[in-house]
Amino acid sequence: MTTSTVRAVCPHDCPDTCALLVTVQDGIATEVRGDPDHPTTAGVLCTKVARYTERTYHKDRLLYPMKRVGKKGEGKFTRIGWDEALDTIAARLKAIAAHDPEAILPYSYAGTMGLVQGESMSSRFFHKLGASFLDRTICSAAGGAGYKYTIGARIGTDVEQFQNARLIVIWGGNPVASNLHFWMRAQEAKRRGAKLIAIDPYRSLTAEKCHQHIALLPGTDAALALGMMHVLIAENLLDDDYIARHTHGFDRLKERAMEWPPQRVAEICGIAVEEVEQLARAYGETAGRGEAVAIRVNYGLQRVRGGGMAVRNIACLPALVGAWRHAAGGMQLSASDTFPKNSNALQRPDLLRAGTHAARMPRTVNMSTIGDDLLRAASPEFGPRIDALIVYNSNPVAVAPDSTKVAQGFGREDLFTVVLEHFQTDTADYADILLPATTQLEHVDVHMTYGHLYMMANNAAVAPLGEARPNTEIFRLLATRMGFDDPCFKESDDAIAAQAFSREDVRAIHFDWDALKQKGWQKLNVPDAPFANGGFPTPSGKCEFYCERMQADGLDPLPAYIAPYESPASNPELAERYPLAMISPPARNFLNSTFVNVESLRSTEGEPHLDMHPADADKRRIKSGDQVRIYNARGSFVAKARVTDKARPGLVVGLSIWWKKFASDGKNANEVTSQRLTDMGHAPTFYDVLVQVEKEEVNI
Ligand SMILES: Nc1nc2c(c(=O)[nH]1)N[C@H]1C(S)=C(S)[C@@H](COP(=O)(O)OP(=O)(O)OC[C@H]3O[C@@H](n4cnc5c(=O)[nH]c(N)nc54)[C@H](O)[C@@H]3O)O[C@H]1N2
Ligand SMILES: Nc1nc2c(c(=O)[nH]1)N[C@H]1C(S)=C(S)[C@@H](COP(=O)(O)OP(=O)(O)OC[C@H]3O[C@@H](n4cnc5c(=O)[nH]c(N)nc54)[C@H](O)[C@@H]3O)O[C@H]1N2
Ligand code: SF4
Ligand SMILES: [Mo]
Repeated sequence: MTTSTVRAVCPHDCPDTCALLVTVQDGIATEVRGDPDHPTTAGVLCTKVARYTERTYHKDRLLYPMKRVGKKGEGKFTRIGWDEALDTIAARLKAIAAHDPEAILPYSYAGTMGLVQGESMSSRFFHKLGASFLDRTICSAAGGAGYKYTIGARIGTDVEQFQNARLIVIWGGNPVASNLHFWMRAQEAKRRGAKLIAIDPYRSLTAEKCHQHIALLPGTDAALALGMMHVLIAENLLDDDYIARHTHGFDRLKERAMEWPPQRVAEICGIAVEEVEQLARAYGETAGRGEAVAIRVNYGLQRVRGGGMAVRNIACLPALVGAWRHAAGGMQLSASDTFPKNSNALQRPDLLRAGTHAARMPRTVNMSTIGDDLLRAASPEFGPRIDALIVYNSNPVAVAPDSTKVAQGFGREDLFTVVLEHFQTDTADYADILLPATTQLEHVDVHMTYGHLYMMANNAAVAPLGEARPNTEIFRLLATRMGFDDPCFKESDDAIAAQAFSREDVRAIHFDWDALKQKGWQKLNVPDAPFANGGFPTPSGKCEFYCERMQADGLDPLPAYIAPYESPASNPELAERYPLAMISPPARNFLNSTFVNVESLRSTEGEPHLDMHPADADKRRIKSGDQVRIYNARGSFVAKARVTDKARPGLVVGLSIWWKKFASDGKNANEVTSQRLTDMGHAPTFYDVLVQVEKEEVNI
């Protein structure tokens, strides 16, 4: 028996991007562990990935190319060979491209975050083809835009510093479930005497373990941040020197903040006046004592109409109190822009200019409005109807909003759909051709992360299962059949990985692919406290309280509050019919819709649930364990009620994202979510939803 240990990386859409050690016995991966030497992983994996071999060797893995034999959505397929699969796809794409390549749309997200399998050969292929662009904004674009207006780039506090903070505000995130290795640092800070405050409408696993939980109404975070500014300014809890040297527009900010006294804020947020005041004081006074105050802002608060502005407002707070002076102070949204990713080498946008669309760039379709867009006819504003869809690294039929429309779109008989997948997901059921892709244990990749500062290398631990192929290889083979003969379509995965980071950039000056493959990980060359001495990557070089770029983009240049599209306060008529706000944040044992088909993890989650407050349940004669129907004008789904004060009054919570086919009614929470987009970043509004809930009548 031969046993070896292979260095790998968790590929999932999670900020932690853990370093893995894979035990391989006679060509089979038998165990996946966290690397004890990697500083952020620290030998710990979440329960999902600790069971990685269960997923990789799952009996339902797709192992052969298949073509559809049943109706779209029915999920009936028959095995075919790779040649037939690739020839069929190339013939259809050529025919459509001859008419208009923009009728072809790639649809992908972060099923793998690897730069090689995620965005290299596939982007080159679609660039050369001249296909439509996809606006990949389904997750983090609203907050990313708000943060960039204010701070300049998605650069913030290093996760490895948080244990030294004295106050940590966990704002719109549930790290116990979704950012475990940050949570480990926060726990350490707690042991060292730090105070932890959670801001979340739901008493999440994290909120439960913090010293304080502020349960505001969803979509009202921007107002709470304005109230904090008001108190900080009114009570002079400011760092005047930092403000004078490193910020832009303080006087105008002050004027704006004075419009937001705690009483006004408390009313909008549905919390007590003292909660606003005490939060601001805890933040300002701790900073005033020269101690580190840190904010971990996450995604929960971005998925509403004003999600971009909410993050922008919060991003003003650290500069007001000088929190950036400390390595352990400041704020973390995402670390993405710390990485000098070499997108030009990976994705080769130059192929576009050489392609059929030399005169202008192809149109862009937003991934969150795929429901409507698949149902749109050709028009001068929209361009051609979408005739072909190539889906990889994503499961849109389960994860995209307004799912009835999405399923209708995917059900179009005249749409040609190719899906590259590990499993027969809800989306795969609609494929004309279904192609088996390799998992992270079977291919090479290189990773950046959005939650720590290490470049990461993934070695292939085992040979591909069955006839599965890496995404890169599938697009390479398709490129050959399409007649694309640029040398970049011949590059190996290792050759692509070796170009991932720009060595001319001082942060990645030591990047060497061969060495990284050996070692597994390497920290970027960056200072501990990014903005201790200012140097914000904005046009003014300062933290922009007043932002001219926002004004140019038609936005309020100062922090503001934008009410949700759907809330009792902003839309009382709608709330008469659908009085409850619904959010559907991640379940701990799933990763978006990944892992829902792994039995051990699914059985831990049980079945789709809806948490609701006793007051809301009593009014509807609903008890824990009842089947309830959640509905609005867009659609409905059923779940089992859990009556609990974890959900604040007026709020229902359906942890997600279930595969529809595992639910009793074949539906999930996205039946009721809408395709409306956020104030900035063209992002979705998954948590900006009003619903009604009723007990499901059981027909005997
Ligand atoms: N286990 C697990 N981990 C994951 C994922 C997963 O599906 N499962 N998904 C990954 C992905 S893609 C992402 S984007 C991240 C998400 O990471 P997080 O943003 O940390 O997501 P959640 O863990 O759902 O935390 C969101 C919290 O925000 C709260 N919330 C909802 N609306 C509001 C609001 O208006 N204001 C405030 N203040 N809070 C609100 C929710 O109740 C929830 O507790 O996690 C990643 N990690
Ligand atoms: N209601 C509701 N909806 C949501 C959210 C929510 O909180 N509530 N969250 C939203 C967010 S934050 C996000 S990021 C999106 C996530 O949406 P998606 O990015 O679609 O994420 P997953 O559902 O995990 O689907 C990823 C798929 O990629 C496949 N995959 C993984 N690796 C590979 C590979 O190497 N090759 C190929 N070909 N396939 C691979 C997996 O098997 C999996 O089926 O969902 C969004 N939808
Ligand atoms: S999902 Fe996140 S916490 Fe779990 S192993 Fe992957 S990177 Fe680590
Ligand atoms: Mo996400």
